[in-house]
Amino acid sequence: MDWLATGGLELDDLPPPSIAPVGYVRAMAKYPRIREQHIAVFGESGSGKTVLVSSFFGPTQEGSYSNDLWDLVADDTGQGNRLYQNFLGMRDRAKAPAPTRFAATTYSFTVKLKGGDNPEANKRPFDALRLAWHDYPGEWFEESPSSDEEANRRIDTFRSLLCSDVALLLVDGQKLLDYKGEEERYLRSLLTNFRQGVLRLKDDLLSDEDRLVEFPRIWIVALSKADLFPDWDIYSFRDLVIGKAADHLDGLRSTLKDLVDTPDALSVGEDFMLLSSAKFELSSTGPELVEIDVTQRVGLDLILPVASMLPLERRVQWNERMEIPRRVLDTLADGAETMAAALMAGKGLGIEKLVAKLPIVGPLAGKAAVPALIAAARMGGAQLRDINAQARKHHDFLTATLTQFKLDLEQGVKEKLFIRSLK
Ligand SMILES: Nc1nc2c(ncn2[C@@H]2O[C@H](COP(=O)(O)OP(=O)(O)OP(=O)(O)O)[C@@H](O)[C@H]2O)c(=O)[nH]1
Ligand SMILES: [Mg+2]
Repeated sequence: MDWLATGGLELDDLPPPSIAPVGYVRAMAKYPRIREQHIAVFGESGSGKTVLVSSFFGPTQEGSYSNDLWDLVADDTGQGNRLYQNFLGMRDRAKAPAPTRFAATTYSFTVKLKGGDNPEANKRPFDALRLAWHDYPGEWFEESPSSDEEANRRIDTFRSLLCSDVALLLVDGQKLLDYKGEEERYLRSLLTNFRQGVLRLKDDLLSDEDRLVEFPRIWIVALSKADLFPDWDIYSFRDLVIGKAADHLDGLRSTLKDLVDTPDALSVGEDFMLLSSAKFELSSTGPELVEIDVTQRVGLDLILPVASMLPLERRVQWNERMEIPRRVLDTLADGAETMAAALMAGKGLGIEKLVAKLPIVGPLAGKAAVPALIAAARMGGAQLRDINAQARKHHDFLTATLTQFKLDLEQGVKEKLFIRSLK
């Protein structure tokens, strides 16, 4: 929850003094100060959800892993160990994790920024970025609940992921291969199932609201097991989905729009990404696995940037195009101002200097827009690299990490692994 949206301020979410509202007194901050991001992952059984999260976390625990900016930890040790065990099974024994069919799991990770001991770190608005990763089993959209209790569990689970800004809709690469030449059959049924699943939940979700204010606003269509398509880039995938299932994607979009407040602030099927958790090599004589090369991963390094930076950018994009009510802004990329301030803290490049360079037009000039946010979202290319280099030099790990995430997104676009909506 955002500090602006909640009546009671949460210490974890305190904004830095520079962006605090007038009359706001900064309380003693609790350490470490944490910003929280959520991501929702929707995928049918076998689409690769468990392997994805294992492969996201596993490599960061290897002895050989090094990251100069942050460490990734699992907040629940047992959960982290299970994920790492899955990863080791793949790495050392070519063994994929057992199916976890029907399980809705939330994984909690923390990106702990380095340099917490530096006196400088006291000035940073937060020390850690928590990622709550919600898996929502696709079968829940395919099959009707077997009891009232089961129906309630599905609704509660869905509610718990509503605070995510970003949702990933997994398209199973193996299924695309199985339906080669008639991929529309798979794609249309996948999208229809999701849509009907949401419709089934609709009344309960809206029980005491007209429309949902807090809702994932960016729905990325992601190809899992992209290693099965070595010749594809993200455009190949996007063209297939649009070419074969544009109407069904529209159907899903209109269903989601009907649920939310300010339905124009919603991107469904405008962003696409390729994901491969490892390269799975099958035996030439049969279907058994001979090797899982966990070093060959695609798109996993984009997950943190997508979860943390994309909502901030999108919020600014939308705000340029339309008037977004404050109640929506407060839940969309909540804490964006804090992130922006952190991004802009790059030494030698004051916010004022950057903002002065930017043309501020239309509704952006409105009071809801924070100049630092606009400047941060617009930063790119050479300027971004510059701030990143400066921040690294000055051991400003927070600014370095956030600018690195933005650079990673740019790189993903350049390498044709990721298409981001320009709307
Ligand atoms: N080629 C390839 N195969 C993958 C990849 N990820 C997963 N797989 C295969 O897909 C199978 C299912 O993956 P899981 O991660 O268990 O799927 P899930 O979505 O968790 O499925 P449930 O637990 O049943 O909901 C694995 O056993 C692998 O054989 C990938 O990146 N590339
Ligand atoms: Mg699973």
